[in-house]
Amino acid sequence: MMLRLLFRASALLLPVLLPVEMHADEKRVPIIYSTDLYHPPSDPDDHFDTAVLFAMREFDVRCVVLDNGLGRQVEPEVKAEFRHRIGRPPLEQLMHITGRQVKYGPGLPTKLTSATDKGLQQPAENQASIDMMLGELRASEEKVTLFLNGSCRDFAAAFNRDPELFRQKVKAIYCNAGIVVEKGVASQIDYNVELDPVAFFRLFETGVPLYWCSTRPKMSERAPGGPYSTNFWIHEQRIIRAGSLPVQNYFIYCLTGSKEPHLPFLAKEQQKIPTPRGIAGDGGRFIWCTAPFVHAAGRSIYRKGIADFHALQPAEAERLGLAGAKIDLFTFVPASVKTKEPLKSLEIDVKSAAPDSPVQVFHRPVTDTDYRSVMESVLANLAAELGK
Ligand SMILES: [Ca+2]
Repeated sequence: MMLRLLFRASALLLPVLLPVEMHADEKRVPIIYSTDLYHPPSDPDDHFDTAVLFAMREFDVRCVVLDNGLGRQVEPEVKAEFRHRIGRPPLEQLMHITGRQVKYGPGLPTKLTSATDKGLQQPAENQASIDMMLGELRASEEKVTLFLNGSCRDFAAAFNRDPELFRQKVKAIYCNAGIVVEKGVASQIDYNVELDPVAFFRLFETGVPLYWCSTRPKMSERAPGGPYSTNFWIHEQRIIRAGSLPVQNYFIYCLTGSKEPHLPFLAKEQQKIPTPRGIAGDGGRFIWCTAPFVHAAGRSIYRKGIADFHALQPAEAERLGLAGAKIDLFTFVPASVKTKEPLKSLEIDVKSAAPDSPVQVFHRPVTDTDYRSVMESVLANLAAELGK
């Protein structure tokens, strides 16, 4: 058994930190994560995703790129080029809660201009993150998973700087952007795609296995999902209250857009959670990336109670006597993907794709209602796992 290092100087502010214990034979999944995480958030879904990244202890987070592009300011008085610094408080809060130290830095601020653009002309202060990623890949003895939930810019620019390194060291890229259909032409007008269309289309040319996680179609405030969408709806309070007090405060800091010092805030007594926006009559939030994270970690979903579902490593499920209670909620299936109209649309065929296609698309052959309720339970249990 190995005891992992826990405290950083400022961690002394939190009274209830426990050591993170890892078994030497526990599975480790090296991962590099790119997120458009902001404080205050434009959409707090990235706070939920990043919490899941930290909740799964098998993720060996090699570094985090804060994908904070220009033109996305929510605070007009903040100079755009310094916008990335606003992603720092939530990241440091999660490091504090879990006792994990993770390298991070700002990604490139402006869109790639061509498919082979390396982004070398962009500001010097934003170059370090690309170097950090490439350095981690070079130093890694194992293949590394890349996971993004914002723009595709930094992964595409890193690929353009060293394609061979990607082919040797990247296990797969999880891309949470764009729109998948079973067969036909799909317009890729989607939030994360439009942050950097050149970069998004470039990821289909890397030759690296691409786990393509569609945000849509059929997503609307009243009709989320569809079988190729990772999207589901949560009752926000249920997820937040499942966590420890510091975890609850992490979310409350986000939802209130607090300007208080971010680490002492975690030690506050129980607080009111701001009322979520009322949509579809029940209030809450759309979440996208939980199932892709479960897949990237190598976990599966198991039923523990009538409405209690957990994402577990198979060995852990075995230990808990749940191995027979695995449910097949989602999978990835090969897809044939060709550019139909450059930077606009893709021609997709899931039905007749070769089994060894480098592109695999997320697919869930269950109803929206089943998927929603299972994933909400899974996410609540992950919130409870965070920092434990
Ligand atoms: Ca995002």
